[in-house]
This record gives sequence, C-alpha cells and structure tokens, in this order.
Amino acid sequence: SNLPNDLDTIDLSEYDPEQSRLMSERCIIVTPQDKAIGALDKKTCHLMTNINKGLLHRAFSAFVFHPQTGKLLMQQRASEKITFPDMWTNTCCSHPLDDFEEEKIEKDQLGVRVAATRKLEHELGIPPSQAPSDNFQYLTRIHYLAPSDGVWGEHEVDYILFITSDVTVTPNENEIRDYKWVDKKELQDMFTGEGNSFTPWFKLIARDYLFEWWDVLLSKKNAETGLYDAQY
Ligand code: DMA
Ligand code: MN
Repeated sequence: SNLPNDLDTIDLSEYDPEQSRLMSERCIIVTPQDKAIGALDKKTCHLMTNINKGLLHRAFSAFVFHPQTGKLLMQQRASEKITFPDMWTNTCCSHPLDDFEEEKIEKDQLGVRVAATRKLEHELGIPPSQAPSDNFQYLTRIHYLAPSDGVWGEHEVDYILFITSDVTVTPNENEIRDYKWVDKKELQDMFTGEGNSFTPWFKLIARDYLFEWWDVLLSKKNAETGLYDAQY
C-alpha cells in the first residue's frame, strides 16, 4: 500500500482565507491498518477525487464531559469551514500533524492526545491545563469514509478520545458557530428535532458507541468527590 500517485489539487481562492491557510497543515497518511506511510497537506487529503484513489489519513474525535453534570460539550462548525460547515458535532475533531514531532508518536496514542489538547485550545479557547494530553481516555479507532459536498470529504482512521473536565470555553468564531452542553435526552431531542444537521462521523459514533460509553461514565460518579470520572 503505497501513496496513490496523480493526486488532484484545487484552487482555494473562493474559500475563507484562514481556513484556506490551514489547508496547508500536513496530515499523516496511513494504511487501513493505521500504519503511517507518509504525509500530505490537508487540502490533498480531503478532496473526494483523492479519497476515491484510496488516500486515508489519521484523525481524532475528542469528547469533553462535565465533571458535575455529566453533560457532553457539543460544537456547531463555523460557516467558514471548508468541509462540513454549520453541522453539529462532538466537542472537537482534527488531525495529528506531521508538522509536530510529538504528534507522530504512536505509543499510548500520545500523538493524537497532544493534538487534541492543541485543537481544544485553538477551536474552543480551552486552556491546555484544563485538557492536558495525559487526561484523555482512548476508547477505540474507527475507519470511515464520508463525502461532504461532492468536492470535499473525509476518509480517516479516527481515534475516539474522552475527557472529563470543567472547561472554560472561549470560541474561535472562525472555527465554531455555536456550542452547548447536552445530556443524553437533550442530544436525542437535537437528533429528532427540526433544523439540526450533524457530521457523519458524529452520527456514526453516536449510533455505535457514544450512549453506552456515556452510561459507563455516568455510572462512575465518585462517591467521595461527587464528580464523574472517565475510567474504562
Ligand atoms: C477532522 O475534523 C477530523 C475528523 C475526525 C472529522 P475537522 O474538519 O474539524 O478538522 P480541522 O478542525 O483541523 O479543520
Ligand atoms: Mn480529516
């Protein structure tokens, strides 16, 4: 499984300048077995024509839960996002980058955990001290492919990370249009209600994993501190 050749590119001048700039970040290219085989810019990785040639990269999906209420922090993606704009999704998703040595470290999923701390600060203004890489719990990784709008899409090995923390949110409005803390019922109501759309990976994780893991988290309220702690 080598890198596909003849990869396509695209002109980004019609898109948001800051989101266009971020398309030059370098994602880690992997095989379906999640073996790292190279690095390519985020733009190349997210074009459907390249994905259809088998191009696959590494990503993470972070879920922040509140230690007192057990609620999940959701975000709505900004309209400026090039992929999946305006959709509701889990707290934060992104990619460990080939640009940073630490984010390439696979032992104990260190790379994706370091990237999660970095992006929770970038997207939601969460101080790294409130979501340190050591405090993420790795659940599993999923391989999925999802088109966004025909031109763009995702094809990832996505590491699912949970953290329980009373975070302070200061949204980066170029990344996030809205955010809210939801309990299980409130999330179900968002799914069944009118007018909300959700990212495909969040729908997949919610369908297959989220509610069971959330139940485990809610069952682990610490008798002494009265806080939930995500230990699996
Ligand atoms: C990419 O998320 C990662 C997953 C799991 C879909 P994203 O589009 O929010 O990445 P970024 O914030 O880096 O643009
Ligand atoms: Mn991606």
